[in-house]
Amino acid sequence: MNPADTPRSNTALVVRVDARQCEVLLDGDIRPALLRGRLFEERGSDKSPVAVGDSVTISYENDDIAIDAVQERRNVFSRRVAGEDYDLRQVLATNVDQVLVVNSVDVPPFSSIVADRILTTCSFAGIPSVLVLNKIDRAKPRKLERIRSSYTAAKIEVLLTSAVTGEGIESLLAVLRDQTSVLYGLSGVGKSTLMNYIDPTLKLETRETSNSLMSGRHTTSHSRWYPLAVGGAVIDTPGVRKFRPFGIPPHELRLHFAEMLELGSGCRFPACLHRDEPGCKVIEARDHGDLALSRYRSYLELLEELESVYGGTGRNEVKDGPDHKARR
Ligand SMILES: Nc1nc2c(ncn2[C@@H]2O[C@H](COP(=O)(O)OP(=O)(O)O)[C@@H](O)[C@H]2O)c(=O)[nH]1
Ligand SMILES: [Mg+2]
Ligand SMILES: [Zn+2]
Repeated sequence: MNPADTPRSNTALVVRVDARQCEVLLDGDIRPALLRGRLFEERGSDKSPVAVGDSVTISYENDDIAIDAVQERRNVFSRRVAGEDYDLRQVLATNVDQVLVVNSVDVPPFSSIVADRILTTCSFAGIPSVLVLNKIDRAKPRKLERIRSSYTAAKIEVLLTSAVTGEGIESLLAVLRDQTSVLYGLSGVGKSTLMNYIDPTLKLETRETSNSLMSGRHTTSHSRWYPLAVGGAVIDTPGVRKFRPFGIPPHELRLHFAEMLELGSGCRFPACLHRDEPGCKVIEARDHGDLALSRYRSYLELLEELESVYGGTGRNEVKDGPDHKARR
């Protein structure tokens, strides 16, 4: 049959990305697709020219599919990767409705700095986020409550879940239904296990599976898009050890800690960075126990990191990539 006889779409959805090849959802099928060399020339400071979630324009070469262009992105969830000459942006997912920041409250222990780095990035990118505290079957109630209340004070929705007892899974399902969601967090927190619990047909690899196999298979090593039986889709991501926000101007960081934004409206200086300025209401609240210390510490650590990367001379100038319109 002449392939030209069958009507074929010229747009597709990127569902997985490798070094030079990726997979796209095209007319209901998952197909391999090649990236045109030109895309690499136009990628700016981006590690890869395409990302999971991208809507792409494609063309056909016999039966091969080639990606010609990335369509404008609605939003971009990304992180900074330290490069030799200048830092790169790694786009983890695009065009998403929300990011679920998944944490364990047992093993690995909850890390507020990791969660805060990701939550701040979502706020900067204009992507709604939800904090998931998983493995509550193993948590100490008082510690769990302390974590939870520090985030409700930060106006962040918190879900408590267990992929072992099933607690909180109904609420998780309600949040995921009909949305495109990214699951993000350290490796080992239970992202893939939660997804398998919700939709057993997904059969995502979890840590136990790969440990028991000596075949050299790894748990999630690439972001991958999966449709959900209840409607919507999830993007399972490889876990990270360190999450570095990309492109947040240091003086804007304070806008992305909601509870500080409110407290800070009373600071003596309108541009107060809440570091050591006189008349700072944020520092005052911290000293009176009205602001979680963990959140304030995260803020300061991030502020210093962003200042060392983006402050002063702008040595890590952001270069335009394909989505300069949706750069935040
Ligand atoms: N006790 C307990 N263990 C869990 C829970 N969720 C996941 N795990 C375990 O945590 C480990 C890592 O899970 P995995 O889904 O691979 O984590 P991922 O790296 O975030 O995808 C596995 O051994 C799971 O069985 C939970 O709610 N409670
Ligand atoms: Mg996983
Ligand atoms: Zn202040």
